[in-house]
Amino acid sequence: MLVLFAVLSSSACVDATIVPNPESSSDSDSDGDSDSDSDGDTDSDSDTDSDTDTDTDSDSDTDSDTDSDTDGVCGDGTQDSDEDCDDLGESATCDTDCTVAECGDGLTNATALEECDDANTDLGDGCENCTCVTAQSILNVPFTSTTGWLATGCCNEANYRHGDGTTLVATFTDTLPTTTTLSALNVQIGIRHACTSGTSMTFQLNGVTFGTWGSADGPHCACSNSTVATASFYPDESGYNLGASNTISILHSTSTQCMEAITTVPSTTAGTAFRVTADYTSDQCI
Ligand SMILES: [Ca+2]
Ligand SMILES: [Ca+2]
Ligand SMILES: [Ca+2]
Ligand SMILES: [Ca+2]
Repeated sequence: MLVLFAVLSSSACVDATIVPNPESSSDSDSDGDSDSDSDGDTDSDSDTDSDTDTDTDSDSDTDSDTDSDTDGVCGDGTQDSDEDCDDLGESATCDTDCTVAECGDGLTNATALEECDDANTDLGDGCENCTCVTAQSILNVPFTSTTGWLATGCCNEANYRHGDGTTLVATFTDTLPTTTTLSALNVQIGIRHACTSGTSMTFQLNGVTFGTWGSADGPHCACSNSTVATASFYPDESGYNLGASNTISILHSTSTQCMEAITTVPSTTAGTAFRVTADYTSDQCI
């Protein structure tokens, strides 16, 4: 191959004669192939592979990955046609799956200050607006057995009375998933009056005592008393049966004449015996 170079000097401008490349009359470069680019292969693009696209891999699409479809790779830093964004991983505006970072999309993006993302807008489930909160399950539990207790009588409350027995039982079924992580249990009991010095009630959850309430704790002992005290206790949550049956029992310390009156939990439906509140944590916030 003969190439005649133009030679430039400070003193002269010499005409050069261009000799066509003998390999092909259509190849104007010097790489020896038959096309017009300079990459040395036989196709017409500018890269060094044998396909006709302009990237350097061997497939036939125009993206930079090695598969043959036109989708891009999420996480390569380039927003491909099927991606909302691609910031080389999580950013404040882009998720690791190359979708826009949004609260409610089910993907927790800590960089976007999401503590959790449970893919819903529900409140009270432990994850609200992508922030971890304590969730609460509240059960208002009616009496299911008044054996041993007088449901009417003094003050028309559920009363213990001498000769009627010693135990009031309420059973209820919890509805939380068995996998729930409880952080606390609270049992509230409305008590209108407690009488007889030295007597007391003992409260049990599934047979385990979690508190007592004595005459010294209660409001004034009189049927005319309108005050309802709320006895509030925190049983050990490890003894609680998630998604299953639980029993609250009230036992009286004595079988003397006077009554201890159990009434509704304040602000709840009449007839409710206990309010059981279970605090729990969203799985995403453990
Ligand atoms: Ca990409
Ligand atoms: Ca997203
Ligand atoms: Ca999200
Ligand atoms: Ca929620």
